Amino acid sequence: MKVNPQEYKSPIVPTWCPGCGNYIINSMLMQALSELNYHPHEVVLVYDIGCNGNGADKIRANVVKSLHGRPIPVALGIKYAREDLKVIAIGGDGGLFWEGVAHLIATAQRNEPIVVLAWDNEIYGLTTGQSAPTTKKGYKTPTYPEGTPYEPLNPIALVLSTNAGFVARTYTGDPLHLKETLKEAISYEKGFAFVDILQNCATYNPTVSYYRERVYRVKKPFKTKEEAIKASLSFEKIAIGVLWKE
Ligand SMILES: Cc1ncc(C[n+]2csc(CCOP(=O)(O)OP(=O)(O)O)c2C)c(N)n1
Ligand code: SF4
Repeated sequence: MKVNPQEYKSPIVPTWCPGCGNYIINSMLMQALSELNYHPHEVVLVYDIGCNGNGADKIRANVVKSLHGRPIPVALGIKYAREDLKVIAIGGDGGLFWEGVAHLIATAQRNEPIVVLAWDNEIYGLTTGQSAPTTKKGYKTPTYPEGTPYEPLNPIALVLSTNAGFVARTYTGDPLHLKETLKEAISYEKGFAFVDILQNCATYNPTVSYYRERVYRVKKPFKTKEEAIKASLSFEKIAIGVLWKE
């Protein structure tokens, strides 16, 4: 029998800002899991600290709110103990790409069998808008009032340079694309599945129209790593979809 998405519904009302992309990610995650016929008791979601981490009680499943930068090692420990469960680590761009970046690289390099979802709003959201690793050069924040001085980290190129089996990008401006991309990542059974979700931060970094003007859909994964890395490097035309699948 089909799993009803209502099984994932939490009684806790979200307190994200109006227009925050987290509403879309949270809702699409519930739909993706139910459409893949996972019941909540078969899923473990391990969150970072941050606005993303405040999603931990907005979904009814097995959840852990870990430490800042540490959802990946916690998720991996759970996966080693319970191979039968679908284990998903969730973090912001600050937590995953700065504080916890060593865990991301080491786990991806070993192609460990967990899913990692980056809720990438290109800003430190919860702590009120400081520059993060993916903040665009020149963007003014409380940490760099004159403009962020360096080029942003490219998470897709970073993970593509490891042995990760599955690498994808999507964005909160296209909820159906987001849901289908999550479904592909969660269904991947051959190792590490990474999704960079370009997420609107309505308060500190609104990006919906920026991405709407630039994204294009990749219909199937690139055949070679070289092609995938080359496509990932362009920020004028931004490829979304499954970019690499081993
Ligand atoms: C080790 C540690 N360093 C710093 C903090 C403070 N802190 C809490 S949330 C946060 C920002 C999180 O930003 P990001 O990971 O991008 O997530 P977002 O809030 O944007 O979802 C920081 C720096 C902390 N809780 N623990
Ligand atoms: S600060 Fe940004 S990421 Fe955090 S809840 Fe508000 S809109 Fe969302």
